[in-house]
Amino acid sequence: MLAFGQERAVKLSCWRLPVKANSLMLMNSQSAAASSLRMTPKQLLEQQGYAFIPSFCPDLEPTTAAAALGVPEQVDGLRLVQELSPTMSDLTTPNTYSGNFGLGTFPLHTDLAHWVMPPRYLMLRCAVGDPDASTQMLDSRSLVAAVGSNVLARCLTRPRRPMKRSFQLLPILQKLSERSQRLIRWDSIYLRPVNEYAQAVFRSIEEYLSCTQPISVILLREGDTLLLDNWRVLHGRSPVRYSASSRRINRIYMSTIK
Ligand SMILES: O=C(O)CCC(=O)C(=O)O
Ligand SMILES: [Fe+2]
Repeated sequence: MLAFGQERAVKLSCWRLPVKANSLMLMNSQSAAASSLRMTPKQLLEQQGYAFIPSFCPDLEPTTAAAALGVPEQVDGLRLVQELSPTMSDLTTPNTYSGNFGLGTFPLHTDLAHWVMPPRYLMLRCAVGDPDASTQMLDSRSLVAAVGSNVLARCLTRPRRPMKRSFQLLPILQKLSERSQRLIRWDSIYLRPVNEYAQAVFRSIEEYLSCTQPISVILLREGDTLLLDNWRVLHGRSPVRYSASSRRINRIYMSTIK
């Protein structure tokens, strides 16, 4: 971890785009080359739910990079830095995405959707890229507009397996008390509908997702970093074409983005 005060030195020494005053600025990934618009990762997350930072300080360890961008969060039972690599389903455990989908498409989901309070942000950071594998993203705001916020808030789910020996009821769209904040949870395997109403809403969600084009980002170069608002944006992964793919992505959950 960086000592307090060192973070700014890291930002200034390795940030490739112009840095204004004290803040971390980057191009809006959607309009990168054409626009002179520069926004901080936090502003981009507020605007579009994600921020893509190409080749962000590739020499930094994942935890140091995460600490320069926000506050990494140690989540119960998981390593702080998780290494994601394409794995065939029969070579891993069934409680992971690779265990369920192997080298195939990872359907759109939010991470740890079956937890009462899923982590707020996640950072995906490329260690070894694969040009044929992309990360998909979909802003849930379009889903909420299409299906309806009340419909999603009334749709109750439960984890596929009991958590701490009990099944908690978890709404797809959860209103949180502070400042009209809300979170969306979605996972087609770890969440189960609790009744017929919820089954019908699951079908509507799946239908919407199947006919909506997600945004696609390839984490290709070392240090390519994607920050996602896990309470707002669904993500997934394209199929991995080659079983010999050496793709390595580091994932860190974060509680705050600067
Ligand atoms: O590999 C990626 O790009 C995303 C992987 C993912 O969503 C996951 O492992 O939960
Ligand atoms: Fe994920």
